[in-house]
Amino acid sequence: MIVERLKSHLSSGKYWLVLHHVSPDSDAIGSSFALAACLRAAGEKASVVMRDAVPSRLERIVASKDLTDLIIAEHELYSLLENGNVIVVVTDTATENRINSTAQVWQAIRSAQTEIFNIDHHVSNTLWADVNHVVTEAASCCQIIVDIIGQLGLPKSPAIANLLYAGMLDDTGRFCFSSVNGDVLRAASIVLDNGADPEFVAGELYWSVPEKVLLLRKIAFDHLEFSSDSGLALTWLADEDFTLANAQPEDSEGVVDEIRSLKGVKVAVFIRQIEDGWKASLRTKAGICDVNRIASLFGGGGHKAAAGCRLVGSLDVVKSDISSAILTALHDLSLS
Ligand SMILES: [Mn+2]
Repeated sequence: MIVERLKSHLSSGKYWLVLHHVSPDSDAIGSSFALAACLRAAGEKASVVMRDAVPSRLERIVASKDLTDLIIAEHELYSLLENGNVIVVVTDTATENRINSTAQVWQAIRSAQTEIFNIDHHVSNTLWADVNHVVTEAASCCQIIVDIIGQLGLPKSPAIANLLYAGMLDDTGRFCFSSVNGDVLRAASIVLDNGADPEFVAGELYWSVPEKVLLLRKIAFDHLEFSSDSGLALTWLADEDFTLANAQPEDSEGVVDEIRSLKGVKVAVFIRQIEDGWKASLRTKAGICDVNRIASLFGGGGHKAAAGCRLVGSLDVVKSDISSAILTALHDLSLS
């Protein structure tokens, strides 16, 4: 159904605008840039709407001119929208308020009477668009994009293949999560056949850690609270820790996975300070519990094994709120 809908707009002279979620990760960047790049390679007019900068670990994966040329400036966007004739595709974005546009731009898109596509894999997706293609069995949005561009017969370059490989690799924890199955590796094999360079991508994503990132992890390890009885591991980073490490919020990505790797951990939580409170990232291992359900108690969401939510209050209150929700969930599991 999605493929037919997308196909109906090809060669129509319309302009494709591709968006993703705020604080974009490899899957958001990979899926949106790959789709736009394939469309352009097929002779379509297509751009990626960026708000946040490309995360530094992805910079070299998005470095080729073909890809950076896809980024559209806001003033160009408005003139396009005024003319109508725009198709909007949003990738990897569960809810409308997570889209990476300013409220003003999104308002302009909404009133442009264009067809809006939502291509995602989050179980928490609210089906907020005109055409919703939400494949919760897919381990990454990039995996869905591989399928779509294959069905549309769009041309792929090694640079596009690297983007898709990066999203698949990161969203599956380097092909380690329970979400990995034959479909995941079949999609990966397609992009490898298209020229993805696994050593280059891994080198960029995992073997180029800046010193400030390790310094943040050191602080996070200092803050670690772990109970082997409950299996709950919690750590946090406040604004002053980021200042101390001379680091940005995105530099703390991966902290929660480090914490989870500890033997005996059932649920790992990483809390970091944000503008108006705190953001908690939750992880579990080997299907021990459903952290999406825990995050949803606080208005957040994500996946069964990886989810997040925002919290307000002092650090102590936030720590105790999230800890008790997790301990209750773990306790309920031990009874069932
Ligand atoms: Mn994703």
